[in-house]
Order: sequence, then C-alpha cells, then structure tokens
Amino acid sequence: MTTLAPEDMQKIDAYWRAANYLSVGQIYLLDNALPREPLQPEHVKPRLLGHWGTTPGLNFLYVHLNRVIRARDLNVVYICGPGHGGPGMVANTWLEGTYSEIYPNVSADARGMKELFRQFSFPGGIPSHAAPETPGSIHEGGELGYALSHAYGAALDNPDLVVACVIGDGEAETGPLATSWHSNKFLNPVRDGTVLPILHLNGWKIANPMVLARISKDELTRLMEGYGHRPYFVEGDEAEAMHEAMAATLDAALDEIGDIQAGARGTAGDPPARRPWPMIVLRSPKGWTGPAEVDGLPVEGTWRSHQVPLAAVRTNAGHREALEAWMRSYRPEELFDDDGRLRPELAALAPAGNRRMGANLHANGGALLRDLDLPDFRNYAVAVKKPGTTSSEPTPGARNDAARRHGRERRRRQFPAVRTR
Ligand SMILES: Cc1ncc(C[n+]2csc(CCOP(=O)(O)OP(=O)(O)O)c2C)c(N)n1
Repeated sequence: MTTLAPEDMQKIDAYWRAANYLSVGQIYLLDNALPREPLQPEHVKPRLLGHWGTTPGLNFLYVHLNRVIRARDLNVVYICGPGHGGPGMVANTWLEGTYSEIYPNVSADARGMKELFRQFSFPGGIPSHAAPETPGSIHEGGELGYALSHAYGAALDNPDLVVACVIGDGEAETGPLATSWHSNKFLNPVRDGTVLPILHLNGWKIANPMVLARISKDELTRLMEGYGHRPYFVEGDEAEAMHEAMAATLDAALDEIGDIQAGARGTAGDPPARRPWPMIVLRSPKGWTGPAEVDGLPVEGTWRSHQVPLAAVRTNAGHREALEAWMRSYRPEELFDDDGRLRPELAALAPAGNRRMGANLHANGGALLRDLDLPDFRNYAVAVKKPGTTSSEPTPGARNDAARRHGRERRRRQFPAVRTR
C-alpha cells in the first residue's frame, strides 16, 4: 500500500517543479520569465545574489505540508530556519495565491511572474531572505540559530497549531539552535500546540561539511532520542521515492502528534508523563535538481550549489545555455498556461483561505492581537521615604501581596505540572 496514488504523486511533483522553477527565476532573471525565446544576456540580472542550495528542500517540504494541511484540515505555520532560501518561501506563497493578494502588482500571471523575478534581491525590490514582508513568515533566518526557539514560541498557548520548523544542518551547529532542542520540555500537550522539527541534512554549510550529516544514522537517532524526540528519516535523491517516503512519514508523525495530544487532553488533572515528540530528518542533496556539473566540477550535492551555481550567465554563453536547460528541465509548459497562471489542477493542491501557510493568521503580523498579561508596575515600586537612605535589589521585585499573587497565578497557568508555593 502506498500513501500517494500515482495521480497525486504526479501533481505533487509538478507543484514542486513549479516552485523550483520560480525560485531559479527569482535568482537569475529580469525578463523572459516563461522562456518564450532563447535566453539573452539582457534577460539576466547584472548582479546575481541568492541561495539555491537549500531551496529545493524547502520547496519539497512546502508542497508536502500543503497535502497534509488539506487532508487533515491542519493549522500550520512554516518556520524556514535557512531563511536564505527566501526564493522558496516567495515562490510558494505566489503559487498558493497569498503573494498576489497582498501585493497585487505581483499578479498571478505572466506579468506578475516577471515582476516576481525582477524584484528579488534587486534595488527597490525584496530581500534575498525570508523577511517580515514575506507572507506567512515570522522568522527571518538571516542570523542562523533561532528557528526552533521561534517555533516553540509560536506553539505555546495555541493548542491547535502545528509549527513545521525546518532546521539547516549548518544552523544546527550554532549554539542557540543546539540548546533549543530542549524547548520540547516546556510544551504542555494540553494547552500548547506542537512543533514538528525537520532537520534538513543537505550535507554542507557554505563550504564545509556538517557534523550531523557525517555522524552515523544510529548516532543521530540516539542524539535526537536523547533530546526527547522520535526521529523519522526520509533519505534519498530519487523524486518519486522521496515523495512517497515524505508523504508516509508526515502521516506517521502527525498521527503520533494526534495520539500524544489526545492522550494528554483526555485526562483530567496533571498532564501524563512526557512522551517523545516526532521529528523528521530529511537527507537530500544540496542544490537538488540543479546543474549536476558546472565547468567540469560537481555542483549538485556539493557546497558549490550553496548560492548561485552558474555565476557568469550574462557573460558566458555556456553558463547561459546551462541555465536555460536547467529551467526548461522543470517543463514550465506543463505547469503554467500561456498567460503564466499555475494550471488549475495544480493550484487545487494548495489549501484554501487562512489554511494556506502564507495566509496563516498566526504568522501575519497584527492579524491576531491580544493584550499582554502584565502586572501593575506600581506593585513593584520601592518606597523611598527619604532620598539616599534606601537600598533595594531589583530581582525580588514583588513587594506586596498583589504582585506576588499575580506571579503565582501566571506560573500556575503556564506550567501546571510545576508546583508553586
Ligand atoms: C549565525 C550565522 N553564522 C553564519 C551565517 C552565514 N551563513 C549563511 S547560510 C550559511 C550556511 C547554512 O547552512 P545550513 O543551515 O545547513 O543551510 P543550507 O545548507 O540548507 O543552506 C551560513 C554559515 C549566518 N547567516 N548566521
């Protein structure tokens, strides 16, 4: 029994190709977005900037999350730890329609696609990273290290939220990320949502190999188990096998999350003992589906695909031909109609309305606001009867009963399992 029917597999793969096509277009092109003529130097941006290497993995995850959101009516926020894969976030929010709704000048047709490409990392345009103006993004990812802590912050107090959090294997080597695996200890399965960490082992950071991608699977499994997770592995480079593996794995991980939450929410009183939360390890080539070789040197699956794999497209005819072949390898004519619109059978793969990850209310600043639960600052005042006679340390803070009561109640609500005096 497979998880994906052949027709679903084809559509998911086509959607992934569409996101990859749009990501490459953003990095390179000023014009000729739908390849209507052979690529000319003037179609290409004069200064190339962007990060291809991480992007196909981000796009792969986005379309698979779309599938489970629709199948299970999930409320999902996407945290893109490798925020330098910004073209992927922008491409996917354009495909699902949120981008054009927020930015009508980047319409969902050929004219909008050209603008989508032009504006990326271009004067007067948009940043190369996921950014506050990227729909559905609450995490910039420029300074690596905070993906998991932002993800857990989003999940706390939002019991129906699933925060899918992609962590680069390079980011995983930063101090902040390495310590934030422990955030799962603060998750209360009754009143909080959940985080699904997805460790993206594409093997390289800028130019160096990664520790977590080089240790054995067994050792990585034990490391994740030690952090309180049950790891699921999706590994390979063959598209169909990877689609099937990711679909089956997401189903298994989400079933397990549902089981943990149902178990905890069905019991009265203190929450049951902590159970390991699922997490996913995605091991896929860096620069997956990009040029295998450039100027005789291997690129796909190596550090050379980290940023712009073909660096001299404007001046070097060979690079230009390679870029055109790369973009045409996604078969854009099967993905977009003559007017540049995503074909309806593929557009139907995206969730609807606020279930689209780019439109999720939790991830669009200001859509959901709630007053902060703050104590009255006056209760923390230090009485100064005569200048220069009082000394006080700030940390005990709560100087009277009202302040102490506020603190106690807040702690009890946050951590029901923690005894408060
Ligand atoms: C704290 C920090 N250190 C260094 C960098 C520079 N930098 C940008 S991308 C990158 C590699 C990241 O590797 P990884 O997290 O594995 O992402 P991917 O390989 O998927 O691009 C580095 C080191 C950064 N952005 N932030």
